[in-house]
Formats: sequence, structure tokens, C-alpha cells
Amino acid sequence: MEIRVKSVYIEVIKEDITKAKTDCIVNAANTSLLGGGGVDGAIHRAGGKEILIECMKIRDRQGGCPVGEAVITTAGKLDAKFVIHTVGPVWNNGKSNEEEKLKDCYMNTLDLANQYNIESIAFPNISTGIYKFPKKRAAEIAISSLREFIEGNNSSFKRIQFVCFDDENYQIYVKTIKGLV
Ligand code: AR6
Repeated sequence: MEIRVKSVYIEVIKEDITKAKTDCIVNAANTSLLGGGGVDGAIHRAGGKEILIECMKIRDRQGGCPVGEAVITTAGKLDAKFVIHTVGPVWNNGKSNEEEKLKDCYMNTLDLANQYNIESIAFPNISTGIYKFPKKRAAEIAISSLREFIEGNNSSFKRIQFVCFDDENYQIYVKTIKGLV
């Protein structure tokens, strides 16, 4: 499934994000930047220790990564050139500005990627696993943030992928994107 916003192709695919053929892969990290489970664990496992070494240098410099912000490292052994680590909010029944914080993740990641002239980038479904953000709302925020960024900026992007891992997220993204066409 694919749509175009300005000259940027936006694709929804179902695969393991560590296999993505993009310049940059986005990681749903935690504030420690030291790795964890879910997609974070998969990226660190597949990318090797170079990613963790750079994450530790960022920790030394700025003490981790706050929720909603993003940092960039090498992609180590992955095919991608970069990994952007962003920290999604833990779902707290909508009582802790989780929606704004999730939007910040997408906007700050796109802004950072654009600064590095990245042309293709793959996003996982941030916060919808261990952090329990409701999947449909998270998809709407992800897609609307992306549109807002592309429409509001002259960007380097040619191709942006939403990489879904579970079938439920894939169906939700296809339906939400179709609703825009
Ligand atoms: N490729 C693509 N998507 C994946 C993969 C993969 N290999 N593995 C899982 N997903 P989660 P969060 C999907 O839990 O909710 C970590 O411990 C998964 O199906 O990885 O943001 C961090 O260190 C789900 O839809 O991230 C943090 O502590 C999505 O990725 C915490 O989990 C996000 O699920 C972050 O929680």
C-alpha cells in the first residue's frame, strides 16, 4: 500500500524493520538508550555493538534521551546508514499528554533525518508494543504528523515507510492511509 504526499512516497509494509532497505531506521527506544525488548532489542541485536557504543557516548554527553525527542547513531551492521532513536510515551489512559509526545517523536525524528539529508526512512509503530499506546490512535498520529511535516517543509525525503510487525497494526495502517486517498 502506497500513497504520495507532495513528491514523497509513503508506504505501509509488514516486515521486520531490521531488514528495511532504507537509509535510516527508526528505533522505539527508552530514555536510557541502552537497549531493551521489542523493536529496540531487535535493532541492537542485528546492528551489533557499534550502535550501543554510540548510544553510550550520547548518554555521557546529554544523559539519555527524553520522551518525544530523537538522537542519531550509526546503523552498525544493518544495511541502513543511520538509526534514529526516539522515545515514545508510555500510555497512561491519555492523562499525561501522550498524544502530543507521540507526535513529537515523529516530528523530531523527521526533522533530525532531514538535517542529515536522509532520503528514505523506516518507522516502526512507536509506543504500540510494551508501552501500550492504543494502536488506531497511534497510527492516526503517525500518519498526520508525517503529512504535516512533508507539507510544511522542503525535505530531503523520497520514500518513507511505516513498517508494521503485527497484523493488527498493518490492517489499521492500510485502512487509515486508504482513508486519505
Ligand atoms: N520490526 C518492526 N516492528 C517491530 C519489531 C521488529 N523487529 N519488533 C517489534 N515490533 P515495542 P514501544 C513492533 O514494544 O511500545 C523496548 O523495551 C511491535 O509489534 O518495541 O515503543 C524499549 O527499550 C510494536 O507494534 O516499543 C522500551 O523500553 C512496535 O514495534 C519499550 O520497549 C513497538 O513495540 C518501548 O516500547
